[in-house]
Amino acid sequence: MPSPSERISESSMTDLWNLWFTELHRRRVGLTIKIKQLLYTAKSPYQRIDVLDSYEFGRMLVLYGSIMVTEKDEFVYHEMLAHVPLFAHPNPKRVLIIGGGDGGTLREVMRHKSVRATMVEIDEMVVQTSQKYLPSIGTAFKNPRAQVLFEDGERYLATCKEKFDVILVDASDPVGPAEVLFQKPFHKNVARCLNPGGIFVTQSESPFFHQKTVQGIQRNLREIFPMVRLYTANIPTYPSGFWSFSLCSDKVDPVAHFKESRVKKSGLTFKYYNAALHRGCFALPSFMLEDGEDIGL
Ligand code: SPD
Repeated sequence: MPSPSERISESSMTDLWNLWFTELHRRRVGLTIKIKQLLYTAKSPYQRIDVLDSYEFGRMLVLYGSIMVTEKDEFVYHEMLAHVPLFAHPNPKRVLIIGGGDGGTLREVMRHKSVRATMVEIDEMVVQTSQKYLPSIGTAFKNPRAQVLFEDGERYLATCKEKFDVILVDASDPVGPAEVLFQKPFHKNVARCLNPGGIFVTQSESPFFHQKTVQGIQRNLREIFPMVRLYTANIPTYPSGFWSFSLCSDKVDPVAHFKESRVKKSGLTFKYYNAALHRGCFALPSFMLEDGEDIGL
C-alpha cells in the first residue's frame, strides 16, 4: 500500500492529514473524526448546516456543530426510534413525526405498509440538504403515504385536531429550536393527540453524559403518561455512544404486549432492530436502576 505522500501532492497531502472534525461535550471530552472534505455548509434561518465526508463514517450531517446522522451508523437510531413503537403497537395506522428533517425516521416508518405518516419539520433546508447529499437517508419524502409539512412542530401539535397511533420526536438536542420539544407543555399536547393505546417515543439523549436532561424528560413524562419506559441503543457517533429513548403510553407495555409474530409477519429485515433486541433494549444497566426499578436515571 503506497503511503499518501507517494500518491498525492504536498498541498492535498496537508489537507488529507489535517482535516478533522471534533464534537466536544462540555469542552472536556469529544469525538474526533478524520474528514475527506467539506461538501456543504450553510446557515438556515434556524441553524448552521454542514455536510462532511469522512473516512470512517461516510457522509455526516452536522447541525450547529453536532452530528445528527452519519451514513455508517444512522440505521441504529432510525430503526430503534421507529420500529420499537411500531411493533409494540398492535395495529398502527397514523404516525406523526416531529422533526426528522434528514428523513431517516420517515424512511423506516414508511416500511410499515399499513401506515400513513405526517412529518412536521421546522427547517426546510435540512430536508433539501438530505435529499441532495444523503440520498440513502432522505428516500421517503415523496412516498404517497407520507405528508411533509414545514412548520414549527410545537405549534403544529398545539392546534392539532387529529389523533395518531404513534407519535415520534426525532429532534436534535434540547437546545435552540428543539428545546421546546423536550418540555412539559409539548408533552401534554402529545398525550392529547394520541389515540387510546397510542405510543409516543422521543429521543432522550445520553444516560452517560446528559443525566440531568434524561431525568428531566422522564420526570415530565411520568407526570403525564401512565406508562413510561426508557430504552437504549449503541450509536457510535452520538456523545458517549450510548443513547436513550423514552417510550410512553396510556396502556401499552412495550415488552409485555409485544408480539414477536408481528415482526416475522411483516417480512421486514433490519440491520439493528430484531425481536430479541426489542425486549432486550428495555433491560437497563444497573446505574440506571434502583432496587431493580427504572428510576428515570
Ligand atoms: N447529539 C445528537 C442528537 C441527535 C438526535 N437526533 C438526530 C436526528 C436524526 N434523524
